[in-house]
Amino acid sequence: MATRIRPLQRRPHARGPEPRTFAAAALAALVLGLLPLAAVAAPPFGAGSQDALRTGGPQAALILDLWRLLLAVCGVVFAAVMAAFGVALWRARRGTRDTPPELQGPLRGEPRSARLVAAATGASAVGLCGLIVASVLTDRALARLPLSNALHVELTAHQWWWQARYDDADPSRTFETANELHLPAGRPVLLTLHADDVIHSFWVPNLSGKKDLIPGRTATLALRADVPGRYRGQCAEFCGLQHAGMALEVVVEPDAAYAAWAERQRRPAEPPTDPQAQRGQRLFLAGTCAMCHAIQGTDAAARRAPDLTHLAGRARLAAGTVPNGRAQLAAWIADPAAFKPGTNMPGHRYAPEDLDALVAYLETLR
Ligand code: HEC
Ligand SMILES: [Cu+2]
Repeated sequence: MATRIRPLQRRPHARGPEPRTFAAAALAALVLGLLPLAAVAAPPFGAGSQDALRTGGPQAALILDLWRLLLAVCGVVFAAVMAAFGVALWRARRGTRDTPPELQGPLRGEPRSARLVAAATGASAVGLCGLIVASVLTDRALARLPLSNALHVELTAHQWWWQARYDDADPSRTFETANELHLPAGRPVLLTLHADDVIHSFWVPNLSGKKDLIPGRTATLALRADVPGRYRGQCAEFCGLQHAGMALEVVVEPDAAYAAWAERQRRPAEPPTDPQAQRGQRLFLAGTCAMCHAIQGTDAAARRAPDLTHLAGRARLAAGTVPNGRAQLAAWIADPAAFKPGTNMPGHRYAPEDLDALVAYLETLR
């Protein structure tokens, strides 16, 4: 005789959260919800600042407004989803060890839930459309920056440094520099962007959005920097081994300071007067250095590497990777790859007194 199958015993399901599940979910929601605060705890404004939340001009401010709107809308959506999740957990039926498995699905449809899901879908679609409109409007506002009296700079990206040519209506007043961009506060700047080898991307978060530099193409980017200070730009498109070591220092200064800097850049390097520096100059011109670098006012006119005419005036060497100074210059010349593995500058073996002379010469290039 077959054993009688014991009928499933139906027990009322207890209501209320399974405490551990609920605690874990609440913790996850809290951590996710607090993540944006990490962005608010940004480093102090000042030297080396690279921070899209501390804007130094109108273009970055427009982008920050859009970012805030996105954060607010997404924050509300996130909170709503987490709240719905919490309610669902709270109201879920709870089983005990001997609650039989539920073998049947819900017996009837749940019209209330269906209506809720439809309403939430509709609200999401409306919210997304709103964000699209906001981003199109921001884009148009970015394009409306007045450009009368704009400073024109041609920026060329190389693996892994930046070449900047300051244009002027009078060709004798154009000049070139590298890795450090000086901009007059309050005056619009039109950047023409080129790439020499691979795709790079220009990004100075405090001042503007990103723009790719693509070999064989010319792109432009307009910005205005209103707040004087030092900002850090960073190549924002992976471009090889030293991508992270491709920073761009941007110095925004009042008009007079900028004009004085530009005037200095236009002048060729002054011939060294100190005998040691003179010997250093001879070493520079006779050695391999002059095959890659230019120093205006000397025979060195190669364009494969940063222009060194006013090297000593720059705060950092090698696209932001090394502070500029005597010891660092010597170490860089001897073994650049120790600072930037993969760099396109070869190391040079000099006798100590020759290296000293070379560095003494480079230090005169103010
Ligand atoms: C084969 C070409 C080549 C030769 C030869 C060469 N360099 Fe360079 N140099 C470069 C390149 C490329 C860079 C940029 C490296 C980087 O930042 O990744 C550079 C960077 C530098 C910098 C830093 C410039 C800046 O704006 O921060 C200095 C200083 C420098 N070189 C000095 C020298 C001296 C001095 C010599 C001769 C002893 C020399 N270089 C020889 C290619 C060369
Ligand atoms: Cu890069």
